[in-house]
Amino acid sequence: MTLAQLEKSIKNRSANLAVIGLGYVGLPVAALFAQKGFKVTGVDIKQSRTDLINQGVSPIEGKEPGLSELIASVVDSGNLKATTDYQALRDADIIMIDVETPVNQDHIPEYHALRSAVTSLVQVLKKGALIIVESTVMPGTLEKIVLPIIEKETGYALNKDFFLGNCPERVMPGKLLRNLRTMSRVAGGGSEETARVMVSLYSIIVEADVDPADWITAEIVKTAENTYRDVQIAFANEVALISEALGADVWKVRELVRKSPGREMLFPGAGVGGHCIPKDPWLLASSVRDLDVPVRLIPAARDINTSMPAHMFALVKQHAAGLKGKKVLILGYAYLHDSDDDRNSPSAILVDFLKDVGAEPVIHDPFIKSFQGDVLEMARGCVAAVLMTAHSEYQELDLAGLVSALEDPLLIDGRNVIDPDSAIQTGLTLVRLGDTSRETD
Ligand code: SAJ
Repeated sequence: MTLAQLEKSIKNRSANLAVIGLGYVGLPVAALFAQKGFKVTGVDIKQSRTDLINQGVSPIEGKEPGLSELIASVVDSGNLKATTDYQALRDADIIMIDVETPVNQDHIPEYHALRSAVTSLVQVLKKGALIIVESTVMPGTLEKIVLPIIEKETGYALNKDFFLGNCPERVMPGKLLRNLRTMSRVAGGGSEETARVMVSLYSIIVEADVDPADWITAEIVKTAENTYRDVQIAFANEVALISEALGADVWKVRELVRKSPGREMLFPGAGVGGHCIPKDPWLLASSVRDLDVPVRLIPAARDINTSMPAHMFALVKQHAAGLKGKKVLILGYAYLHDSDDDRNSPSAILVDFLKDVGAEPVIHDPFIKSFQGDVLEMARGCVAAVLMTAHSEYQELDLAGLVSALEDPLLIDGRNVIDPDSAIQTGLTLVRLGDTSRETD
């Protein structure tokens, strides 16, 4: 097809759509386009996943409002079919790629999944198709990795025999459908016409702006927006460490800084976990690793944020009577409040530090099955409690009960959840990250 024909087939919903990678991004995307009347073929390497989907069942963990119902209805209508067989993509006009793009321990992007998805796709790619990479990639990936594979394997010419673009997703676990529908997208096309066709495609499912751009811009936008957040959190954490050293209360400092226009200081915390924020800064930084560009702020911010669990451990060591052979209660293992997602959990780092000194971590998390339990029971005999995740439940913590359960009435608060006055009333020694304003010595 030409781009004009593609655009027409988008408008009348006759375009054959495909999504490669039916994870927490690809599956909702496939379902939303199917709901809008497109025939969508989903491809995944896991037969167990495609089988579930073809039964109209969502394989996505966690609470995702509306997703199960949506999948059931689009599978029932015959608009969404899942398979492990790339041959099913022979007639695909538009193929979206949503596979994982992790970074390795040296913070270098690892593209095995992306390479294999593109390599499998091009074996069956028909002329005139539009390929859209939705995964978050290191800027330069379309130009240097995806495009060469397609051209080499097919002999097709870009913008003549096939079209290519990058449209990064902005989903969040727990809000997959809502974010896909309401958050703006950047349509980074291999040409202005391609970007325009991508805008008309995504405008069908996105209620917010879909902005045309070139693909390098789209690649930088997505990684930069998450890097922005990581740097802002690192700034808050560094001010917390300074406040702690100077006898101030960073939470009061933050409140007053924010009164100054345009100072949206974020929250200091016990660490930065999750799937996006710890990874995307490295994708942005590594995009220029072979060029003479001094990238210093991004690694420094990562270093600050990854050191926060160590700082929490230092506070435990400083205030607890002794740790060897002792139990320490960890409140929260998920990386984010009121979530069961423990990817890159800061608590996991604290657990390792405690084990290294012979302490026995006792982990409580109301959202993670293996860590659920009666928090006061779990506090029994512990020499300290460390609050690592701001689960709402911890705002109602029975402090008096905690004081009597703990061997030593000590709580280290890494998320500014516990009210200092309530702590004083119950005889709990409260140590707050970033706040030594109440310490009397
Ligand atoms: N955190 C802080 N201080 C803060 C904010 C977060 O320490 O002020 C910590 C959290 O505890 C968590 C980590 O950082 O451990 C990440 O928190 P997050 O609120 O950024 O949540 P994520 O990881 O789910 O980030 C996602 C991202 N969305 C996408 O990639 C599409 C991010 O771009 C969003 O800004 C963020 O959600 C959001 O705003 O909710």
